[in-house]
Amino acid sequence: MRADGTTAGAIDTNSVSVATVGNDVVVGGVNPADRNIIFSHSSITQSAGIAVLGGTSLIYGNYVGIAKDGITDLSPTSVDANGLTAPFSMGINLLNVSSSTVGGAAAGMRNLISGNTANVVISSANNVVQGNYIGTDYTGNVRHTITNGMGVTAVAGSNSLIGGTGEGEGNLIAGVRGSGVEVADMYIQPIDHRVIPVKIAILGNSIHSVGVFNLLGVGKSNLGIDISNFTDTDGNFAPDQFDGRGPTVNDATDVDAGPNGTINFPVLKTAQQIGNQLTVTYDLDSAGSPSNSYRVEFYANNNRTIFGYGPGETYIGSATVSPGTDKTATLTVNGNLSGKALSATATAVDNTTGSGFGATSEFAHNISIASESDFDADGIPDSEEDAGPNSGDANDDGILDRLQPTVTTFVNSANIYITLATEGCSENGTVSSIDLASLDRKDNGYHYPYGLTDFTLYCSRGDTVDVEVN
Ligand SMILES: [Ca+2]
Ligand SMILES: [Ca+2]
Ligand SMILES: [Ca+2]
Ligand SMILES: [Ca+2]
Repeated sequence: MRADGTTAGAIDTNSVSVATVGNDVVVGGVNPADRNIIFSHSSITQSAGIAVLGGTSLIYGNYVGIAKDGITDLSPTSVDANGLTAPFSMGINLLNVSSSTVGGAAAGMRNLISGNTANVVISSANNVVQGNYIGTDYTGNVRHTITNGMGVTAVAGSNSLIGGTGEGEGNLIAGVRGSGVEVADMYIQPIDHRVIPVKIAILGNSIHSVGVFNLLGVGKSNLGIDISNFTDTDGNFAPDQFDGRGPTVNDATDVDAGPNGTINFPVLKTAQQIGNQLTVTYDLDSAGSPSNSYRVEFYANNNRTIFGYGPGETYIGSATVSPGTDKTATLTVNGNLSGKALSATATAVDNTTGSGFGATSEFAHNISIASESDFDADGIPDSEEDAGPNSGDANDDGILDRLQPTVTTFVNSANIYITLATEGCSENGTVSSIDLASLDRKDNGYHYPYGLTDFTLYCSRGDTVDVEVN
C-alpha cells in the first residue's frame, strides 16, 4: 500500500500486510488518525490484509481492502472461472491459536472491510466480530464498483461471536457475491483431515444484498447465513470445491452434526401485525443447548433471497424459548411491516462460551407479515375473501380462502369474483385486477370477459408452480 492510502502497491502474491502474534496487539484505533488503510493480494488463505497468527489482537477503525475515500475498491477487477476475484484477496484472517476482537459497538471501533474475495475469515476460537461494515462503502451503501466474494466465513474453531445482542454490536454485511456469513467445514483431501467450526453465534446483524452479482461457485449460496462444506483438493488450505450451498433442510429432533451442529432453524407459520404488535407463531425443533434454551431472532426483509430464506435485513426482536410446536412470540415493532418477508434464526444459549451463546442456524423460510385486515397476506382483505363464492371457500377445499395464502379470492374490475389458486410456491403476493381501459396498448382482436389478473407469487429457485384461475 502506498502511503497516500489510495492505491495499491505492486501486487505481491502470498503477502500479509499486517501480521500480529502477541497479546493485546492493537491494529488501528478509535480515532480517524489511527486508521490504517490495509490491502493485500494473495493466492493462498494464510495471506491477508491483516493476519492474526496468534495471541489476541484488537482491530479497530481500519479500512481493509478499500481506499481512504471509503469508496474505491483496491482489489483487482477481474473475476476468475469460480467467480473469485483474481488474484485472491483476503481482508482479515484470524487463524492458529488466536482470539481477536474485530470492531465493536462504540463509536470509531467499526472497521470497513470491503472489496475482498473473502472479507473476514475465522479459523480460530473465541473471536468477536462486531459493529463492522462488511462489503459496503463507508456509509453502508452497496456499490457495484466494490467487488466482494464472501462476507464472514468461519471454517474452523469454536465459540466465536459475529454480531451480538447489544446496541451497535451487529455487523452490516451487504453487497457480497456469496453468503453473508458462511459456516463451513473444510475437508483437506490430501491429508484426509476435516476441520469443523462449531458454536459460531451469529446475532443481531443486518444482512442484505447477498448473491447480488451473478457468479458461478461462490454465488450459488445467496443466503444470509449458509451452513456448507468446503473441500481443499490440493492441500493448500484454500477451498476448491463448495458443497451444501443453499438452504440445508431441518432434520427431525436435530440429531445431525456438522458445521454449527447443522442446528435446525425455526419454522415460521403465521405473522400478523396489529398496531405496533407483531404476533408470530412458529415451531422450533433445535438441539445443542446445554440448558435446552434458544434465542430465536426475528428479521424483516424488503427483498427475499432466491431460495426464499432471509437474508436477514432488519432485526426486529427475539424470544428465548425451549423447543416445541405452535410457539407464539409477541414483538413490539416500529412502523408498518405488513407485506415484508419475515425470517428468523435459532441460536443455542450456551453458558460454556464467552458470549453465552453457541451455534446459530441458517435463516428460516420466509413468510409474509400480514396486516390486521388481511390475515393471509395475499393482498386481499379478509372481508372480500369471506364474501366470495361458496361462503368464502371459493375453491371448495374446506378451508376459508382468507386463511390460505395460496388461494386468493377477489372482485375484479368487471365486478366478477375471481379465484387464483396456486400450488408450488409458498405464497401469493399481490393479486389485483387490471382495468382494460388503463392499458395504453390493447389487442382489439380479443375479448376479456373475466378481465385481466395481475399477480405476484413468492417462489424459490427450482420451484414449479401450477396456477388455476376460476
Ligand atoms: Ca439439523
Ligand atoms: Ca387475504
Ligand atoms: Ca379454500
Ligand atoms: Ca387467501
